[in-house]
Amino acid sequence: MQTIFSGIQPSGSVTLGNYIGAMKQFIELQDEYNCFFCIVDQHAITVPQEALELRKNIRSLAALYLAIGLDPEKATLFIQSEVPAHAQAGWMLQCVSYIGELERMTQFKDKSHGKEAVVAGLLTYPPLMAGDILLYNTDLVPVGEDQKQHIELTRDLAERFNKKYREIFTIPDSRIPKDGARIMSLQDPTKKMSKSDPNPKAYIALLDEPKQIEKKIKSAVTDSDGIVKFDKENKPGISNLMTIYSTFSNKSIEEIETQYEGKGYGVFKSDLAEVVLNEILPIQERYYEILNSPKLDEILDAGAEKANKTAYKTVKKMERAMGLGRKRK
Ligand code: ATP
Ligand code: LTN
Repeated sequence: MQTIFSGIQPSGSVTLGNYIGAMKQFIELQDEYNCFFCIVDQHAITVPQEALELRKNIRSLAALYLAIGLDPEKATLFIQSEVPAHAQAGWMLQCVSYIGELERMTQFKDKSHGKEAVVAGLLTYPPLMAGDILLYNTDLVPVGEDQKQHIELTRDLAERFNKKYREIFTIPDSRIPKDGARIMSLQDPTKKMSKSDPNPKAYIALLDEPKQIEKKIKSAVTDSDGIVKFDKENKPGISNLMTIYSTFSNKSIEEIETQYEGKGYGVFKSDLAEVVLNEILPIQERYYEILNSPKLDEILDAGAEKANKTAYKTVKKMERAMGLGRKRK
């Protein structure tokens, strides 16, 4: 069985972008792969976080993973900071990373742009992510389009380490969905939908109230010609909404175009809200049941234990290859 690893940052409320681009795939994959899904809290602190808020977001993200259908019998769910091997591997991989290649990462450029003081962790984020992936001999990493560059760097670091020290790492591939790999902001359809967008109208969170969701969809920026037609270049707003509609309804873009011929954006948007709510409401119901149950802690404890076992072995191999510590029998 091949291994899958992926992570989500507990940096805010999970959006439709995270769900469509990444999490929805996780559920489909858990039957066929040995899966590790991680709440990457150490990545989240590369931007300012309020401690109590972060704690809340970690638990909330864990409950949400389960609410969308992650089965802890099939997949391993755990919190990154509860498996020390991640920070250890991250450090070793930093020592084979070049500052130049880290500075070229688009996510670093975006998140550091215009900031006066940029923390070092924002720059050294990709080797930590590479560690996450490489610790589990991962074959495939399901992610949205924006993470492709980080996976490519992960491959480079793994190859470099293998060549310089010893053949330890499996070289992973990214797995990016055909549709919905880049869901755009509802307020500026040229920007990706992001859970840390300061304007909450720009994203739909899986845990938004139904009324809020309807409102956000109604006020999503489109164009003035009123024709429901997919054209990413010239009609990015409506095209983005059509992608969301298509992934939630399993209808093709062509079917949607035919269905809304001559109908205008008003009707389309209220149907879109209905389609989205149909899938999200049951998730919300399950989420609130799970959030405060002791079962959640049991699942996370078991996940950390299982992840630790594999990750510890890889870290020891890395240390041995690099010559760290003492020789043990
Ligand atoms: P932040 O805004 O805090 O950087 P984010 O919303 O970009 O967060 P992450 O936790 O960094 O979310 O990403 C989790 C997963 O969701 C990744 O696989 C990422 O590629 C995917 N993803 C994030 N935003 C989108 C989007 N707009 N469309 C499709 N996939 C996305
Ligand atoms: N970098 C990712 C989150 C992330 C991740 C990972 C994704 C951290 N470690 C390992 C896949 C595999 C992000 O910013 N979306």
